[in-house]
Amino acid sequence: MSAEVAGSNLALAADVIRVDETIRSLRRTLKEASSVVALTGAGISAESGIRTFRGAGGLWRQYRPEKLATPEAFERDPKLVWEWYDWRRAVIQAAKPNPGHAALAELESRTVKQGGSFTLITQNVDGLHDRAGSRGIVKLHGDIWTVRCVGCGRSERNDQVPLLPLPPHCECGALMRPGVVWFGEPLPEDEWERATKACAAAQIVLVIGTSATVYPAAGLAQAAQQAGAKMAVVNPEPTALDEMAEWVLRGPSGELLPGLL
Ligand code: BJW
Ligand code: ZN
Repeated sequence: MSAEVAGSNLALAADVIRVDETIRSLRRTLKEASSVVALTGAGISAESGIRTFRGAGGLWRQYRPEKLATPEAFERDPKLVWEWYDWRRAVIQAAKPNPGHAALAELESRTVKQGGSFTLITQNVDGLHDRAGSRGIVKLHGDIWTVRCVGCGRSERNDQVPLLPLPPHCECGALMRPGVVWFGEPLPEDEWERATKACAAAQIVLVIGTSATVYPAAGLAQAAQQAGAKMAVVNPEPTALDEMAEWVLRGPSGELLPGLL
């Protein structure tokens, strides 16, 4: 073996030990915490085969958000917007929760059994956290499986794939829209309130699979930290929050989260 290869193997071994130590320390802290918040984004569903928005392979690399994810886009061309959501609903319906989703459900049930509180705040609309068994999820950006009337405001669950006819209409005659939050729209008030309360009381906040670039959601992790929570980031890529975090786990959440239990 050449000296260079031996050296790089040693560096690798040192990295492995460092990662191990980070996981062990976070695992210990989680075990003792009585108030835990997890903030998730599209990255947690990446290993289920659902595309993220930004970065390599992201939806916003291929589609323009202002043409598909704004109220103005829907007003201009509801059929086009619905076709895009219909396609995503088909992909999501065929997908399954991955070990990352399962680990968060397990962490919740363990924390609650010990008398603690656990709040899962997600920016995702895919419903995979529900399917993995998480409870009381705060859905900041809505749910792709609900549809809402733009006329009377009636909202209902709808699992039909494909959705026919497109665009769907309410009994009142007005158009139905996807029950998600588009750019320029306010977040649901009750969800926002639950999220800010949980963050204010958190001892630890796990930030998983989000670029933390979309506000106000991204501000929640900082708010939790300012209120005294310790922060952990789980992401294969660097994020804007890394330098504020006590623990940075650089890797896919489906591989790393089960190791935190
Ligand atoms: C892995 C992994 C693996 C990969 N394991 N990790 C300037 C102009 C215009 C607007 C604004 C502006 N400045 C601020 C704004 C406001 C705007 C905003 O923040 N824009 C920024 C982009 C600049 N925000 C809003 O408009 C929000 N509303 C608002 O502010 O209202 C104010 C208001 C008040 C009162 C009245 C009226 C208005 C609403 C934001 C709505 C966001 N909507 C979307 C679409 C939802 C529906 C749908 O799905 O179609 O939400 S956009 C999209 O981004 C989606 C996501 O939830 C959100 C966040 O993305 P996320 O989850 O972080 O994903 P990515 O792709 O960014 O990151 C994935 C990460 O995973 C990466 O880091 C990877 O490395 C990682 N990863 N594989 C773990 N295996
Ligand atoms: Zn209606």
